[in-house]
Amino acid sequence: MKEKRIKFTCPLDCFDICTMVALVKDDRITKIEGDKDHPFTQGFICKKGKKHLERLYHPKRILNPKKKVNGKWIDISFEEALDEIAEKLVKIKEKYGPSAVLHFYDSGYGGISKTVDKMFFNYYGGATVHTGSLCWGAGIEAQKIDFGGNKGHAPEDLLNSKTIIIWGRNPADTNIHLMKYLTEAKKRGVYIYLIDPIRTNTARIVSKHVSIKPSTDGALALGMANYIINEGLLDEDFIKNYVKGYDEYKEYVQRFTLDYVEEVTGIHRNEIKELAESYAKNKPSSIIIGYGIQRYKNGGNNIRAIDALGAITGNIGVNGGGVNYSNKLIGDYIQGEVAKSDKYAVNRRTYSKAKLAQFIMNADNPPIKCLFITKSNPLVQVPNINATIKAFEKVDFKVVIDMFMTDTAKAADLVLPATSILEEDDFIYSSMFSPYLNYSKQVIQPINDIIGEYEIFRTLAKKVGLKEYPDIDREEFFRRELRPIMEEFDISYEYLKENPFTIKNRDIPWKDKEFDTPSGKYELYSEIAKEKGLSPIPVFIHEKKTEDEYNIRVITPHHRDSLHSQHFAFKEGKPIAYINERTLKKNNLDVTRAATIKTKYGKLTVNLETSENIGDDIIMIYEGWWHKNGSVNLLTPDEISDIGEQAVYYECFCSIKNI
Ligand SMILES: Nc1nc2c(c(=O)[nH]1)N[C@H]1C(S)=C(S)[C@@H](COP(=O)(O)OP(=O)(O)OC[C@H]3O[C@@H](n4cnc5c(=O)[nH]c(N)nc54)[C@H](O)[C@@H]3O)O[C@H]1N2
Ligand SMILES: Nc1nc2c(c(=O)[nH]1)N[C@H]1C(S)=C(S)[C@@H](COP(=O)(O)OP(=O)(O)OC[C@H]3O[C@@H](n4cnc5c(=O)[nH]c(N)nc54)[C@H](O)[C@@H]3O)O[C@H]1N2
Ligand code: SF4
Ligand SMILES: [Mo]
Repeated sequence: MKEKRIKFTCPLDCFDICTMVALVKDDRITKIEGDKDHPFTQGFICKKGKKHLERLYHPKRILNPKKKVNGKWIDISFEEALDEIAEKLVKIKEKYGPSAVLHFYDSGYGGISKTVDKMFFNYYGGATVHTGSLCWGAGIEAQKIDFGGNKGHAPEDLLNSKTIIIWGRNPADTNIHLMKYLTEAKKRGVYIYLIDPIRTNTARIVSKHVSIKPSTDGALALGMANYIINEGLLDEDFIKNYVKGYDEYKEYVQRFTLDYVEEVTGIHRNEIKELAESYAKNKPSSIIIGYGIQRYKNGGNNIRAIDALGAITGNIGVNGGGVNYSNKLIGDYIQGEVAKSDKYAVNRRTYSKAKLAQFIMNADNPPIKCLFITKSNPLVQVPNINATIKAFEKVDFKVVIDMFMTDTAKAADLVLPATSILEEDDFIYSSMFSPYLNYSKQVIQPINDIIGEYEIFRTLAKKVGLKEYPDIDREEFFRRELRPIMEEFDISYEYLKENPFTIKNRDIPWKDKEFDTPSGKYELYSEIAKEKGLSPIPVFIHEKKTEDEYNIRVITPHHRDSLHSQHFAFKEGKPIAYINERTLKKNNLDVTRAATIKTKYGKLTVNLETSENIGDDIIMIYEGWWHKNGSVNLLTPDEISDIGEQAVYYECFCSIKNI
């Protein structure tokens, strides 16, 4: 049979959402390559994208519903599995109410067909679901306070900047399609700074890497502001017309003298001055904020302090400007059946996502009787794994949907298989960076005729007796979800299936200087923040470490070749902890021997490797390692940030000893 080429889209929780081509012969996929025709990703994909093929045919993939009986897994039919789940859900709802079910989900798959999990639990009456985030929560809420919303510039607009600051993001590994714009900008003479306590792969392409002590970015931003104000490098017109609260802010930033900021951040005063001057003078300037920077207790205020630089220098609402964090461009238009179902969730209860274990342990009235887990691997990815394991043990009935026997799936009572993106069609969009909505074609029939989440939840809704749940086929569901886009931009469903969609000629964010805040201005001073018990102006709260046995900071960022835990699945060996020579010597460590890392929350055995890319008094271990190797989240605190209930993974201090 002739080889076919079918286009699909990567559904991983990534900034980029590449489209790809699957080569199919005799109903078997032989190869995956990038789709050169996509206007944005242009055929360039990463290793993780290629690995969809390996994961599809992997011998360890789950291809049957599984039930744990006396500690052993047995295969059961979908009918049996869904009957059992439905029976439990009905009983639990009758006896305890719907919020005795905790639905835990994340973004392990980014297609709209699998957002029906949320819709199901809404029609169920409202389960217990999270507020806050493991990912980007502090930044999202901080920008809502400042600007009133989350908008990013089109990537190509970076070419209009004269200065770019990449602030705590590592696009060389996590956001590869940003790199071509940065490389091109640099070629055209744009000066690019990178601010990061680690000299990451991104450092290779920038003009200057500025190494900062972790969690001190707020001090740097306020120090830059103080310098900008004192040197008269402000945009006074912008401040006068479009900014609320400048006087209060100005008064506060006075204390961020070069002496103080140098001391706190570890950055030489000349570099602080240089950063401030370049940003304020060599305009337009743009900032690209990453998510590593807000995984701290003071994460939200640090983002607010950075946003403020844009406002006082007038680098907002102009070509080549902006403080870019995320992009809700397409997401804001996907408001169909799932959004509509919200009103049925009358008994919804919420908990703070990073405090999952604490919530389960203390939940009362009703207690948690069922954990239903979709598109995520919480037993590896949430903070404080030891506590989470205990909390899971407390729950009688746990259901997981996944493609593999993750550590989370292993702890369940029932596991349902998940389809691969290659087995079903879908629409994929990202709200982090890529401005496109891509249709993904079905490439092959699901292996072993497994059923995707769309049909799983539709069937479950019938079995549980959720009469209002829309009993429509997936195509009709897609049409309804996408209706707001179709109407707003006057395009057909067929067009969306055939073409990557983006909002053409879109405006520069906040071009009209009308902000979605209560005052309509950019808010350096926010009543909303004040009402929530937060400081109304961005402040720097120095999370000073008290001297105890835990003196080394553990930073656990994202690995180039794995999407969180997914591609660590079959990796052998202990996690590697990177540390510089100075910190190694200071702690009397021998790099040739394994070491135990200890925090207030747990222990982890690692192999050490020296790297001068790592800042002082820091060890870096990539997140994602499974329990068989040793999960980094055994070490991390289940606490939250000042703004946005963000997990504070990097607020993590340890001691290290060789074993
Ligand atoms: N390959 C790959 N790509 C991914 C992912 C993945 O797992 N693998 N995950 C995706 C997801 S879900 C997300 S949220 C994004 C995250 O994307 P990024 O924001 O790029 O990645 P992070 O690893 O969270 O952190 C970015 C950088 O923040 C730095 N950092 C840590 N603390 C501080 C600090 O105090 N100040 C400053 N200035 N910098 C600091 C870290 O050293 C790191 O280099 O990536 C997405 N893309
Ligand atoms: N220490 C530390 N921990 C972190 C972070 C950090 O920086 N440091 N980063 C945090 C961040 S930014 C994030 S976003 C979270 C991510 O946390 P998770 O989203 O839990 O991470 P993944 O490992 O990607 O798990 C996704 C799971 O979904 C499964 N999956 C794939 N496709 C499907 C499907 O179609 N259906 C279903 N049901 N399942 C599917 C995958 O096999 C995988 O097991 O982790 C957080 N954890
Ligand atoms: S993981 Fe990201 S960069 Fe890699 S193929 Fe998927 S969307 Fe593209
Ligand atoms: Mo994330």
